Amino acid sequence: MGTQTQGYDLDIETDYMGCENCPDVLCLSRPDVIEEIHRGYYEAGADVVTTNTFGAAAHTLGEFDLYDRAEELAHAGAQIARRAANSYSTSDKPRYVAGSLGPGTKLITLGQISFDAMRDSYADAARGLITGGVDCVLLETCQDLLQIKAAIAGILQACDQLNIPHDSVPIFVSVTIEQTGTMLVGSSIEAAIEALRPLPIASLGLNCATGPVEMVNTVRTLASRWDRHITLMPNAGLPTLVEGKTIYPLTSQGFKDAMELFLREGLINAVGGCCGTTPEHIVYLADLVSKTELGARPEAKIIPSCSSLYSAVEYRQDASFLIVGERCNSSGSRAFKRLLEAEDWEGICSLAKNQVKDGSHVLDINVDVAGRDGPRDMHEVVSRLVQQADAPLMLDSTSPETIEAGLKAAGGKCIINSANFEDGEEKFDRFCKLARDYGAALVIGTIDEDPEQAMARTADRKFEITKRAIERATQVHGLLVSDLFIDPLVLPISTGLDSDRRSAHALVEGTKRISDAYPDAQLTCGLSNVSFGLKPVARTILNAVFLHELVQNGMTSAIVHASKITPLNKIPEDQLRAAMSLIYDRRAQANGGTGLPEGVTDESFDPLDELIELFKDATEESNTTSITDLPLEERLQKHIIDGENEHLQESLDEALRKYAPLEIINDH
Ligand code: THG
Repeated sequence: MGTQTQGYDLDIETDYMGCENCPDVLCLSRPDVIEEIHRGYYEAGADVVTTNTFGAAAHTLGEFDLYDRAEELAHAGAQIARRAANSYSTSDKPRYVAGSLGPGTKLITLGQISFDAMRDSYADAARGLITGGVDCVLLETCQDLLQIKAAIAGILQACDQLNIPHDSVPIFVSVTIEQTGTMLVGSSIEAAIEALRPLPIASLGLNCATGPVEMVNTVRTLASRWDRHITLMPNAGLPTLVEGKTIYPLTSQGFKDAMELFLREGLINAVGGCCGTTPEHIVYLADLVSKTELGARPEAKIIPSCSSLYSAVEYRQDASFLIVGERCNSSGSRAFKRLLEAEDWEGICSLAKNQVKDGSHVLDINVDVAGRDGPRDMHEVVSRLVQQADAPLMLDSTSPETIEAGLKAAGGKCIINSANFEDGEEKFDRFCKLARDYGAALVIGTIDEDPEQAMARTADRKFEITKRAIERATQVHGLLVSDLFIDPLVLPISTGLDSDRRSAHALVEGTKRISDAYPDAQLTCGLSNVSFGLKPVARTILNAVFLHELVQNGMTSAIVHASKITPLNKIPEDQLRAAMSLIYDRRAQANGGTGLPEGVTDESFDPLDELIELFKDATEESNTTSITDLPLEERLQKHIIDGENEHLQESLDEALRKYAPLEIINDH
């Protein structure tokens, strides 16, 4: 469209309405010119033209003081293209109109505009396009995954406002992969695919930035993982600047030749041109399409995954489990809570990045603190974290508002933690709906309304609640079972209370039953809960042994302290035995246990006492608090005086933020 309008002698004041660089206004001032351009492309053999509304969303028009004319402009743009389409349509060759919407110049991920403002802006433009008669809405030149999520939410909002079903207008999404091989904000095509898969997208493809040759690898990856339609609209080659003018090097013949491979391999379902392609390029392309038999596309392989802003992470880890770092949790880490209360957002990012360094695949984020503004804190943390840490996020809160604030700031595919039936189906449904609307996975805890025993303590109840939850989440809310993380609840076995003794055993059994019945569902748990109250060294051992038992029985992921995962073969025999006895409640049956461990005859044997006894000489200090849990000043002392250099850089970074460099030199 841009190439074409430049070919007309148009007046800035009358035709462009004083808005140079806003070709969209020509829909209002010069519908004749726009229609003639559309006709040129239909004449060239195009099946579909895109409307002249690339910049018609309010957040883009706002730059030209046309903020409130988005709907009107989009409507006019759609009508012009519809008119042209109708006059070329025949029963053999129907012609279609794609309502184009570009990204605008502000990115949510970079904090330049809010999710809500962008969603509402797209809703206005989408209403205009839909009432103006488009066949589909095309979100093109997408640069930011949050922009795509907001735009889709806006289109669905427009459908609601117009009282038409959500599927009445197919949504086509076309992302732009820069020459660097990623989207502008750094997202790989895999990250984009996983973040977008749960959303109602009819076709996902690529346009702009490069020519067809540079797109081959990305399109192959896309075709191997995306099982819906694929649309491809490259530029006429990589642009070069010659004497201040942008030149697109591919001739019509060159463009056609380069596009042939995509058709022969069957990688795409529709082709077109972006910058630098003229009606002549489309003549050649139409000729290619009519003469080439579309190859058979290899079947796409879908591997259930989540994603960070940058990359995709599979839920199932070979010979291991999905490690969810537990430390960014205000009730699970004193260090985190201290940073949150000091609003040391960069300190929080350091803590998060350390967990990734220690092997976490995903990060649990919980900012719930009584008296603080949860949604605000979640926004502050997540909007920074997504750019700094390359790990998908598990948004952990009892408040749907706090979760939603995180979802509006994370471009990747998140995991919501968690839904349950404790407060009834209505609240369970709210979490499911968030997962559905934002394309997230969902943790489901086995808790229900029963006031006597809300948290399921037996394998039977863990299983029953799981069954009810999976049925409701999939059948009522349309979530995929592979996006559900069942949490059969880890309860402490460290209290000595008879009611707690069987908790671990029940969890192992429950895990096995759930995993056998629902092999496609994921299973997760908050591992460290099992050992609350024990000495940290004892906790590390018990946690490690318990984790091993759970994984053997089908647990696929766990929320853990990643740097404290101890391999089983590093655990001394006596400690291993004590931990196993405790997990399986190996006490005398007369006392309610499952039978004494081998070689033990003392009827009063208590595995909890044995485990505590084994660690009675372990000092708290050396094994417990990680240096990162200490206040900054104490850490600096440890680094400088004791020569400890683990996490040194993190402390130095924090010190630089907290003190001016000179103060450090003078005072410390
Ligand atoms: N299921 C699900 N989500 C969860 C839990 C669960 N989220 C929170 C929690 N449980 C899992 N996370 C933690 C995090 C830390 C600890 C336990 C569970 C922990 N922290 C130490 C303590 O409190 O003694 C360390 C304290 C510190 O570093 O200051 O044990 O079950 N779905």
